[in-house]
Amino acid sequence: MAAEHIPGVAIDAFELRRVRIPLVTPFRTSFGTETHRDALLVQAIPKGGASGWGECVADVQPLYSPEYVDGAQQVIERYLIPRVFAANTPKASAIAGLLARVQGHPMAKGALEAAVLDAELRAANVSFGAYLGAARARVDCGVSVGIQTSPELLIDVVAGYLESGYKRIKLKIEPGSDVAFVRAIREHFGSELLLSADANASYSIDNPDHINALTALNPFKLLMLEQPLTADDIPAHARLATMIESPICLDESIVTARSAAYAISIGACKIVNIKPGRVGGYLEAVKVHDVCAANGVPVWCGGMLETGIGRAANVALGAMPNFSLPGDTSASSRYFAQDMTEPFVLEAGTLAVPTGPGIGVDPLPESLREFTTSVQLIRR
Ligand code: SMG
Ligand code: MG
Repeated sequence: MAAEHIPGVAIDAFELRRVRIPLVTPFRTSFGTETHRDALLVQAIPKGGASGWGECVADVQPLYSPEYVDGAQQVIERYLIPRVFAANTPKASAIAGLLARVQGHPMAKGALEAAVLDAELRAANVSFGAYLGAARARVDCGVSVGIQTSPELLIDVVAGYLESGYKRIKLKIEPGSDVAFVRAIREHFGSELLLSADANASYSIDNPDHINALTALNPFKLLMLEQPLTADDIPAHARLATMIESPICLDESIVTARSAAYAISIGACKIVNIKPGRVGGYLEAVKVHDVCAANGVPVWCGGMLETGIGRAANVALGAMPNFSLPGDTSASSRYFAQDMTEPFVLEAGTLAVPTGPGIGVDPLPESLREFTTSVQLIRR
C-alpha cells in the first residue's frame, strides 16, 4: 500500500506519556546495566477516530547514542510538534521533511512520525504490515543475551532461551568478556546454533589486545559480529573486515539509508541491523531495507527493549522481504512480566505480525495505570 494512497489525518493534540516498566531480568551491555524500561509513548490524537501510537526508543542515559529520553521529550515538545502543527494536516510521509531542519534526534522524530502514521493507518483501516508490504505472517525471532558474570551462567541463560524456541542467540560482549563466553556457548550448543555477538562499539582498531580478541573469535563461526568499533568510524570497520573472519553487521553506524549505502560500498558490513528509531522512523527504515536489498545485503530488525507498542510496528517491519535473518524482536515475556499491550507470544520461534488497523495493538488500561509516571498533553 503506497503512502500516497493513505489520506492524512488532522491531529488535534499529542500526548507525551512516560512509562516505567520493570524488566524480568537486568540487561547488561558494554555500556551499562538496565533494570527498567523507561519509555516515552507518543499518542497522536485526531479530531475524531482512533489515536495513533509511537514509542520513542531513547534510553534514560545517552550511552547507546547521543539521545536520551528526557531530551527526546523536550525536543519533541519544543521543536518537533510545533513544526507538525504549523503544517496543518501533514501526512506521515511528509513529517521527516518538515523536521529535517532540526539536526539529529532521530529517535524523537521517529516516534512522532510513527504516531501520526499509526493514526493515518487506523483511519484508513490498513495494517502496518500491509502498508509496509509484509511478505510473511510471522517473523523469526532471536534473543539478545546480556553479559553474564561467568560462561557457566551464560550457558544456563542461553539454554533457557533455546528451550523457549528462539532461533538465534546474540551474545553481548565487551573487551574482557568475549572469547571465553563465545567459546563456551559454541562448544556447549554445537556448530548448528545461529550465534552472533554484539560489542556495542566497545573495541578499538588501534588496540592490539582488542584486535587479538576479535581475531580469536574466528574459530567460532559467528553468524555476525555486530558493531565492534565506534559508530562514527565506518572506514575502520572496512579495515577490520580484512583482518577477521566474522562477518561484520553494523548497528550504531547506520543512521540513514545513505550511511547504509556508503558502508556497503566500502565493504564495512555484510549485514545491517535496522532499528527504526536509530534512522529517524519507519519510512527511513524502509529505505535502508531497500538499499540493502538492492545490494544483496541481508537485514534484520534490532530491538531497544520496546514495549508492545514499539514491538508491534517492529514485527510488521521485520516481515518485509529482505529481513531474512531472525531479529531481536523477542517475546514480551523476555522483557516484562506485564507488557503495555497484550503480550507478544513466541510460537515455534516466531511472533505473529499484527493484522488489525495500524500497529494492531493498544495499550492496556491496567498497564497505563500501573506504569505511567507522567503525562503531558500538547494541543494544537
Ligand atoms: O530489544 O531485545 C532487545 C534488545 C536488543 O541488544 C539489543 N539492543 O545494540 O542491539 C543493540 C542493543 C541496544 C539496546 S541496549 C539497551
Ligand atoms: Mg546492537
